[in-house]
Amino acid sequence: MELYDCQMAPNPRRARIFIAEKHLDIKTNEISIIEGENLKEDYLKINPWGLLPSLVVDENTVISEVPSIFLYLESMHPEPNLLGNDLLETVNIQSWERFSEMNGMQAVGEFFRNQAEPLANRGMPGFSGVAQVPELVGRGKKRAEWYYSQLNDRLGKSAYVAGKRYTAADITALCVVDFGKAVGLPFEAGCTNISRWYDEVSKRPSSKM
Ligand SMILES: N[C@@H](CCC(=O)N[C@@H](CS)C(=O)NCC(=O)O)C(=O)O
Repeated sequence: MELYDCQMAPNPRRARIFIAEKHLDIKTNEISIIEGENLKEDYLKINPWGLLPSLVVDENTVISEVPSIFLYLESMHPEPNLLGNDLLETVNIQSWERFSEMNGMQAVGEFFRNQAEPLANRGMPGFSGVAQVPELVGRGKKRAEWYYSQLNDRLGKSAYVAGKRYTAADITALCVVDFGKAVGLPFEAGCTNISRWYDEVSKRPSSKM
């Protein structure tokens, strides 16, 4: 099994943290998105969408969406459990995990990739020849602010994103929050519930990944 990874990118980090929480040792291959290695033929043979991460399971199977990588690894290595112990917990974790990807990761991504110089002419992940759209910078910022407000409300009622314990939903939210900080779109100081949760989950050894 091999993970195709990109150290500076937030979606591969979701997979790396999950792998670290499971105490797995998986060979990784670094692909530079900034250098455009993900758009070159060698990598497109592995993942024709040009996206990272990809988990190569065997010669016939490449898993290329993070939630599917989570599911595969959890099924192969059930402990520690990160995706739920019963149906209701599982669907709750899945909902919150997807919420952070669709509303947080995509919002910060929209803000970042439509203004970052190294991504000029790469306005969509996995493509070249797609123009940046400056209007999406402001829209991404508004979307991210809404996401942070929702996350802050949630963490005012719940110790962790999906309930009383650390799960995959915390992994994706942490990757969004750190991505936002890195690209100049951090949560506001008034989001004290996010701050309390962030300080705690950031102390986990896996968060260094
Ligand atoms: N929904 C995908 C998202 C993958 C994605 O967008 N990855 C970004 C890195 S964070 C990427 O590959 N970008 C390639 C590019 O910018 O060209 C997943 O869950 O894996």
